[in-house]
Amino acid sequence: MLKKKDRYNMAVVGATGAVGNEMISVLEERRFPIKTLRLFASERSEGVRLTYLDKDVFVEKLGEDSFKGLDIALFSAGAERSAVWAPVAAQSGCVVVDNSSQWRMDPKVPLVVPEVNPQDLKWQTGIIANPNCSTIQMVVVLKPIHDAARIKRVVVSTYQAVSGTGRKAMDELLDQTRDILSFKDPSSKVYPYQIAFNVLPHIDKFLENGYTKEEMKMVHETRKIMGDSSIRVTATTVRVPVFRGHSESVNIETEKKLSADEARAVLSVAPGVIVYDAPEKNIYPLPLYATGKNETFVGRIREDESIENGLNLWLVSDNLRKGAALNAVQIAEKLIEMAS
Ligand code: 25A
Ligand code: L14
Repeated sequence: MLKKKDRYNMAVVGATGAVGNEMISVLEERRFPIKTLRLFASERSEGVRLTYLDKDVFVEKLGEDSFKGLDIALFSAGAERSAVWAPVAAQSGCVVVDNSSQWRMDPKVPLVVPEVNPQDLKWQTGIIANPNCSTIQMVVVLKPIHDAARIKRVVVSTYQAVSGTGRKAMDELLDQTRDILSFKDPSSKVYPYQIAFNVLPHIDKFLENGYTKEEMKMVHETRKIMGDSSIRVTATTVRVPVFRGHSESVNIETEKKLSADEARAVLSVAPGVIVYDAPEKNIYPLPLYATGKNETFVGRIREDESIENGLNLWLVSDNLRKGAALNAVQIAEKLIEMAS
């Protein structure tokens, strides 16, 4: 699909958003072999000056001809934009790595976490989906445990940062905190209730089965990425007043017994995972310390004493990095590795 080159013509669509911004930083940091970088966002941001490796790049508005001559585009402008523009890009021969929920469950679109299922990139036909942030950080940890002991069932509860919703939500948490501390009435526009000093058991829309879309994404995406529809997953996804870094409490039931020490050993050699687990020294993963890092941190590794073969874990990862921008760039890196 992708022709091998020394350097590639790239685009970031949604470049002014929380994820888009992070995509630009990750491309810089990893010295992605870029020939030209074009940045797109909505009309509102047309002409805005951003920088890439200290050079000015001006934001463009998307149009029918935007993708001509481009090799790879990283999309993070919301599902509605991806529905319209990803096929336009793919049609002009530009491979799309899409961060939205639009294409993830399409059977013709691979859903990829490079540490887990890089082989699925072989059957891509122009659009590759980047999974949901909460799913990504969970599967990098589930995969090595599944390989060692076969996972039967997963029960997960998330503690998700506001940056997952984008810039406006980060502003809302800051503004509400400031208002409350100065005795003003806080206003809520992005979330249905105040998020500052609060916890909301509600991420994305509610569905008919009583779950939210975010919860069902964790169920369906996990099975698709792991390539195993027999894994049972149930999720409760919760918003907490944290700017960056999603935390997850994960309970895993396996076919084979895995002791806490064996789980620690398996995870300590897993790619993209750092075991951070020394409770006697108060060492466990925290969103504040995962911010800006690329790995998924895992700690509080315990055997579930209520069942035969079970584990409890606590995971934290930067949702804007591994949960979104970094994973997308890693997919692009795999694509150029596989190009011929
Ligand atoms: O639908 P989804 O995919 O499930 O996700 C919805 C949102 O979640 C974020 C992302 O928000 C997305 O819009 N997101 C998606 N996947 C994610 C993931 N895996 C994820 N977050 C975490 N993990 P975002 O804020 O990061 O990015 C939004 C970007 O989309 C651009 N955009 C919007 N319309 C567009 C478009 N780009 C091209 N064509 C279009 N028609 C958007 O650019 C931004 O880059 P922008 O120009 O609309 O916004 C520029 C600045 O203006 C602020 N702003 C936005 N709305 C308003 C506003 N300011 C004032 N008033 C407003 N009404 C934005 O905050 C931005 O800073
Ligand atoms: O990518 O946290 O499917 O509000 C949509 C909801 C990302 C997180 C996705 C949130 C999610 C977002």
